[in-house]
Amino acid sequence: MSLSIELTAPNGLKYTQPTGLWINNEWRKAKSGEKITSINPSDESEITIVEAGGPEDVDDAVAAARAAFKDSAWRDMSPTDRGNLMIKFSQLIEQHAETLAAIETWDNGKPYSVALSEDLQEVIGTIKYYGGYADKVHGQVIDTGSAKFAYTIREPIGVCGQIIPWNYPLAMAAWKLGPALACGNTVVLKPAEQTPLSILYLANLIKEAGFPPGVINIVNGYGRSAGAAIAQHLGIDKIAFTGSTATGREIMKMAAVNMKNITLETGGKSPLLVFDDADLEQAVKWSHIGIMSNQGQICTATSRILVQEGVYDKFIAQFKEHLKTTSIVGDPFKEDTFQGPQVTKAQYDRVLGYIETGKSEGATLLAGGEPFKDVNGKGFFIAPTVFTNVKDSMKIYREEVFGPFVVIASFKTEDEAIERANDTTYGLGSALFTRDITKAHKLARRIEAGMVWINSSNDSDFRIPFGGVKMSGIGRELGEAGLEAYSQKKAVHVNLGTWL
Ligand code: TXE
Repeated sequence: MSLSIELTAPNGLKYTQPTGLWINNEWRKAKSGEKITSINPSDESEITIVEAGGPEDVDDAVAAARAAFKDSAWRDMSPTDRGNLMIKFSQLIEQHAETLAAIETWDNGKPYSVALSEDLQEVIGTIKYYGGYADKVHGQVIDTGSAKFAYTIREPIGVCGQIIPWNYPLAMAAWKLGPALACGNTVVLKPAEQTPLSILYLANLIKEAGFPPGVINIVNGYGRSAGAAIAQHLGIDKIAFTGSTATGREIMKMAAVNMKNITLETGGKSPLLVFDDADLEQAVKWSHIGIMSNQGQICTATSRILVQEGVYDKFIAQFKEHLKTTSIVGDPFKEDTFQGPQVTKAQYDRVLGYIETGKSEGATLLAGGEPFKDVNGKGFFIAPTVFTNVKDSMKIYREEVFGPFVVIASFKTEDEAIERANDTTYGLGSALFTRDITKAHKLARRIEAGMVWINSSNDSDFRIPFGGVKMSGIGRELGEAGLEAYSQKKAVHVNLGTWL
């Protein structure tokens, strides 16, 4: 069996899709013989079948990554050369951006225009940004007086396991590969089983860029088998995960087996506060982007909108109108589509389940509340859904839905807004809209979240740290903080005196 297939994407693009596991710079079959079928969420058709790696394949990938970590080809490569490899990698991604975006859209369902202009730009930018950092990961000299010379060396952690979700497959891979490679680690990366195709295509560019064998290994597979094997592997020194809070907790337990260094980015129910003095038009636009983009499948989605009572009615009316004109649902390859299908039947059913819960909990349905059926009647599309008159005790107010689904409630005072914004087990994103800069900065300090957006929402930027507090995660990705998670400090004490 060949480990690639010639495919034609729905936009007519013809390309060669790799279907194997990428280990030691070559394509391999899964030892178990297990497979994964990739489904197009827009029409439920089969795209192709790919290899599904298991524990034995993870063993091989870890062995390759360990050998590469020890090999002087990587270990002794100058940091500047390492950075240049990464920049070459980013340039290759740029050259293949249209193919990668088309694969992402086909497999994930996100609008092609967004995949190309946002996701791919983020991927290229992140790899390039961290490529630039490769020779700027410095140790420090610590002055302890004339009897001693003390300094630190920033060293890579070793073999890093990286478990990727399906909502931004390429971007999440880039967020994790960038800092890991910049610091000189080697990697075993597992794409989400729902969306492996774009990352498999990316694998070909790894060799072309010139990375030595074993530096980056990609083992597509199911969470319960390949994912769990990575989390508990004794040969892996660090694990980075993005996904659900429940799986994050499981991974933490498994990673304890050899006390892996760990970063987790998990769920959220991020609040967005609109105060009476806000620019309402801006608040409406950003509130919409903050929850409805990427089909609502964003960990930082501002999925709880709290509006001060003075502008509540006006906000609701404008939000409904904006939704009607902007949230165009349909074929993700069409130019004007804002919202494609949910990624899988499971996610589609999950969102529909929460719609039923909202109805039975007695919230008021302002918009949507049902599947969206386009002309062919197929696909996992959901009409953008808004519930108002939502109580803080309701499940739809408290739980992450992960779809085009938002709840809107009102508040009276600043203190009440903050108390209710913080009344959640999560703490990932948060947004607030006000024209009063003093209020904005004071409240930014009081919100329990890893990120606060003032007068915007979901403004992610590879130069700025990203991550959560409480049950939204541990550690930070992106920016300089991302390098902390992939390097460790060794302290060297040099005796210059005559103590003994
Ligand atoms: O996530 P999982 P699922 C949230 C969102 C969504 C829910 C369920 O609310 O509705 O999670 O999605 C791998 N050991 N987010 O079930 O299970 C899995 O193969 C090791 C938020 O798809 O967390 C995939 O690669 N790995 C989120 C990755 O974990 C395991 C993005 C994520 O899958 C594993 C995605 C195991 N036992 C979902 N089980 C975000 N924070 O952006 C699964 N995996």
